[in-house]
Amino acid sequence: MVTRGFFGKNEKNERVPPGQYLENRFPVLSAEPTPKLDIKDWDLSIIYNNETLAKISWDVFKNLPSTSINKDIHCVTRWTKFDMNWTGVKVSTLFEELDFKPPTEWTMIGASTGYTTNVPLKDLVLENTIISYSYEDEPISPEHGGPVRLIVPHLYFWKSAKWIDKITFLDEDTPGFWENYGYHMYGDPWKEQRYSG
Ligand SMILES: Nc1nc2c(c(=O)[nH]1)N[C@H]1C(S)=C(S)[C@@H](COP(=O)(O)O)O[C@H]1N2
Ligand SMILES: [Mo]
Repeated sequence: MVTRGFFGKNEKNERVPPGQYLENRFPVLSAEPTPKLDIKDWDLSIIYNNETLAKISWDVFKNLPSTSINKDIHCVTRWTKFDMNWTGVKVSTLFEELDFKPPTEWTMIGASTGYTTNVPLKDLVLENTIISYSYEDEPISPEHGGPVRLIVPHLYFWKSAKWIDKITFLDEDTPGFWENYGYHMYGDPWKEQRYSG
C-alpha cells in the first residue's frame, strides 16, 4: 500500500512549506563520516532504563510486513524534494509484531555512529513513519543512511536519522544531536519550527 498526501499540503493547498525551495537532486547531509555497514550484521535495539528490552536482527526484521510510502521531504537547510519513495517497516508494525508496549511517551533515535534525534512516540507510530531499507526500489546507499534509516516524513529531515540501530525510551523529551545545537525539539516544517527560542 502506498500512502500519500496526508501531511503533504497545508490548508491553502500549498505543497512547499514556508521558506523552502524545490530541489530535484538528493543532497547528502551528514554530521559524521559515512560508516561501512553490512546489512547482515545490522540489528535494532529497543532500550529503556539502560535495559535492552528487545533486539531485532536483520533476519527477523526483513520478514516483517513492509510498507511503501511516497512523500515530500523537507530539510531544515531549506530544500524540499517531492515524491520520494521509501520502503520499510512501520514502527507501529514492529511494535505490534513484537507485542511490545512502549514504556514512555518520548524516544531518542540512535545511530551506530552516535547521531541522535528525539522523536515523540506519537510521531514514531504514525502511519507514515517507517524504518526504511529501500529508496526508489533500491537498497539505501551508504551516504543516505543505508542499510537502515528512519523516515519521519512529516517532520524536518534531521529527524530521519541515518544508520539507526536503537530506539531508546525516555521519561521526558530530551534534545538529541542537532537539538542540542538549537534545532527545534519537534520540527514541523509547516510551522517552520527550525530552531528553538
Ligand atoms: N546519522 C545521521 N542521520 C542524519 C543526519 C546526520 O548527520 N547523521 N543528518 C540529518 C539531516 S540534517 C538531514 S537533512 C538528513 C539528510 O539525509 P540525506 O543525506 O539522505 O539527504 O539526514 C538526517 N539524518
Ligand atoms: Mo537537514
